[in-house]
Amino acid sequence: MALNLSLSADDIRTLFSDAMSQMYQQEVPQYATLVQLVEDINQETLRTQHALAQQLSQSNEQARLHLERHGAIRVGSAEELNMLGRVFALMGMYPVGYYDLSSAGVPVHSTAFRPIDDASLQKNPFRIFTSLLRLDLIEDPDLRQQASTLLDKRDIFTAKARLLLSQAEAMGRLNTAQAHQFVSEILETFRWQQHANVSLETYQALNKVHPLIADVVCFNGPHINHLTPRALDIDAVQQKMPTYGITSKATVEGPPRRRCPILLRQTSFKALEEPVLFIGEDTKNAHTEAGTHSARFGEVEQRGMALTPKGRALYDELLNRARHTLAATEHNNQQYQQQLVDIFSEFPDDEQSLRSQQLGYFRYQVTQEGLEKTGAISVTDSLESLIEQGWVSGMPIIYEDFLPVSAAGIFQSNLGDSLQSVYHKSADQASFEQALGCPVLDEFELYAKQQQDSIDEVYRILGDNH
Ligand code: OOG
Ligand code: NI
Repeated sequence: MALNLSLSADDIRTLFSDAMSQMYQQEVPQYATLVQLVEDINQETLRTQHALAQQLSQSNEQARLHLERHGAIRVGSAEELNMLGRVFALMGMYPVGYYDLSSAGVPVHSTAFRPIDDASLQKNPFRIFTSLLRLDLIEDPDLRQQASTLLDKRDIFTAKARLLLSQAEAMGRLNTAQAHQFVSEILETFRWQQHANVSLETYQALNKVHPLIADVVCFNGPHINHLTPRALDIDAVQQKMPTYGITSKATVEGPPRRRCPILLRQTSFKALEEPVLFIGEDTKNAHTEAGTHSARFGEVEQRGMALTPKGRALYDELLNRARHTLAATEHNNQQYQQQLVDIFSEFPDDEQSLRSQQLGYFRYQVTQEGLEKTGAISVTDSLESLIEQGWVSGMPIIYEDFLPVSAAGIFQSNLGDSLQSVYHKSADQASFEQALGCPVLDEFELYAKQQQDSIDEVYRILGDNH
């Protein structure tokens, strides 16, 4: 009978993220080592930071600590992106935000597919950072044509995945057996391909234009290129990577370590060089030529408060200042982090200031004391005065999205120092959305609404009619 129950989108997302995690740890043993390192540091952090441990166990977060937080893929055509949008919708993941990476010399633009409502985020916030190659940025017309022909020839989805997707869309649901089958078919899209769809020579020509172009067009599938667990102390993870035999990228991306964490901090290990078989020149499509390809890595993230547009503008300004003062290199992570701390001393680091200066988003709720006094509280009081009197409290809303400068830093740490060109064509959100088949959601609107909904609920509980 269980077979006829339909699974919720949240359940399907968790099946998917678990299956991806298993597959990736098997395919990339170094990623399994990273997961172990993060787990060790998390346990140590929980042992030493009692307040954090208590807060996590109260919100039932400890049980979900092991869930992967995000992954990333890169696709080549509008049709591929559009199909992914439909696949992820079945898993309760919707496109949020537009990231232009061309200004950082990476010929892609991206969005993050992620859950958007509170309950779904609570269950499993798994996201996929999804990039679309911008063929318009390939200058050489012959190579551009070649890339486009390769993309036209491939289908990155299995026939069964397409069938189950159409059925699910028609019926509005998948039963348990279908959901498992759907996830396992979709896994095929994300699996590593040992066989390239080109000769070594073609691969090298495309790789020379940009390694990401070769990565996207020279294989018959968009292999997942990393997964990312959640660290409770990312600086400790960064520091310990060498002890676990892992080569980390130069520096932790994002804001510095703070008392009130903001946005997103990330670090990763460098992409591995892996064996690949290419089509031999005269062998009629037989894969006889050995070579290597570098794409897959592992990442770690630690998230803090979502910032308002005003808070974000301040973050961008301070980050730019830091990057222009002392650029991060292989050897100066600590120095760079110290500089970040100094420059970010201009960014308030207590909840009261972050709230009153409207730099961050908060979720408000009536406190126990407030609940006991509902009759006595004047609902015309401002939120701030209700908070001052201890009747309402605010908790930071966690940032669920990505940061373009950090993302570019992650991309670049995997491209070697081969090239750092900047494209002079600008962002092109309209054509990204056209490929996707719908507009991307605005992250700020989502956070503002979460905050406003919680305020409305506070006043409703306190007996106001507006
Ligand atoms: C994506 C890099 C960006 C992040 O966490 O910012 C990213 C990629 O390499 O495809 O995953
Ligand atoms: Ni990532």
